[in-house]
Amino acid sequence: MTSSPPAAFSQAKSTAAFEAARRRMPGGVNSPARAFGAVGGTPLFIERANGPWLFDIDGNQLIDYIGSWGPMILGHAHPVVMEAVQQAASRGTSFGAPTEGESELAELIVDMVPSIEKLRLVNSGTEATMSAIRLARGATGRDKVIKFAGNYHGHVDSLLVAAGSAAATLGVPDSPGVTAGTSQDTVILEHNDLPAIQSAFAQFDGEIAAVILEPIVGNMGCVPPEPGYLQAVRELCSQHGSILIFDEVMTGFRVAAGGAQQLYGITPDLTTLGKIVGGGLPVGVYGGRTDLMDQVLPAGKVFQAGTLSGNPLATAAGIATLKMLRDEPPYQTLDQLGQQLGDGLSRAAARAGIEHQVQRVGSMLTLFFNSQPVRNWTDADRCDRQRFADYFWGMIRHGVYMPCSQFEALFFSATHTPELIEQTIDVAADVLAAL
Ligand code: KE4
Repeated sequence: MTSSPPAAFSQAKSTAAFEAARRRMPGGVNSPARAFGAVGGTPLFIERANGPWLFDIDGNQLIDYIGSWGPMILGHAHPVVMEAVQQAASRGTSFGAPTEGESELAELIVDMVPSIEKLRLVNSGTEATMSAIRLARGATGRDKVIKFAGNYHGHVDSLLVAAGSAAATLGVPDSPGVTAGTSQDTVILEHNDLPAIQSAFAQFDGEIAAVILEPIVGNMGCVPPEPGYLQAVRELCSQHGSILIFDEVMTGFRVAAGGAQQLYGITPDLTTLGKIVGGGLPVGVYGGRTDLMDQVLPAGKVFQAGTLSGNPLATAAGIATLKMLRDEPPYQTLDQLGQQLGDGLSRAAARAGIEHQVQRVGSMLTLFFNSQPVRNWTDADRCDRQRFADYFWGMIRHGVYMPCSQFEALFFSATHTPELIEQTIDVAADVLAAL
């Protein structure tokens, strides 16, 4: 069955809105991922969303596979979340003083992610990773941090680094404004490469404060860990007295109630969270062992602060979301839908004679335009970016909103149905056949 011909797909209003936005905001957006830079054209300006649906200002209705880049696992405008936020707002929006909602959210997180004994709420994933790195350096008295190419941890200066010369594994600035002094303590390695991390620990023995990684990478597209890799990294950190930080901003509460660390049975020393934990409002979290977290001001000496940290509206949305995920976990259904989608996209690409890989964990998935499996950034960098862009625009014109970059994972929600997944597959079959 092929997809129905698209209703007239118009972008007249989004085009005008984008022009206006670019007059006042760099690139017309407040985060570059939204600017469609990787696929070209004009981004859609969204008017509202509900369940699996996005509605843009031109009246286009689209099946949403971004989910706000991860947070909307229960679907947009979930009535329980909306009610919780409206109730909180009726009592005021921010007090700059402690509230019981912060403790309620903290208890839920500790209950769902056992490696987290204590935590600090912040306002974004970036703040969470920045703070976790500072804590690891403060706790160990060491300077160097190991990160991996293709892993993204937010716009933290010390983590906005690219691989330096092949010999040195020390990072070099990957953005103007990041100084050599900042990036010189960042060691950047190939992901899923155990010998590389073993030699880095040998080369910088006693100097590594922390290793930070996405346990399932979403930021080069979906790249699961090689068998045994996470356990080996865990053992290396333990042997060398380095802090293992799992950046679960994307995977936390996404791939399991307890995130990737539950799925793979690994206990990190610190975990960072974001996205789902705020139910679509700004919440980031860093947390882990009590002996580490008690070194954070005012319990300890590692400084970190935030005016809106633990904001009552954001904690209300997070509490409502996590309670639903804890009490009625959607993960089995999400995995079945993911299998249906992944198989269908692969069949459609194969029928169209297109070299591809589908890589998935639960409800995060990527269709790579690549003849080989993607294990690391070197592999990912070989993807056919133009073919992805053509696929993206074909899908969006047929009412399916995929992530606007080959190097992002798609996400879907508990409100997506087998019928919507089938509709998506039908559209993909037509679009891929026409490439
Ligand atoms: P935020 O500062 O954007 O809340 O979180 C940064 C971050 C940290 N760690 C991981 C694993 C992440 O995926 C992110 C942010 N993810 C991107 C999309 N892959 C957010 C989209 C955007 O930047 O607009």
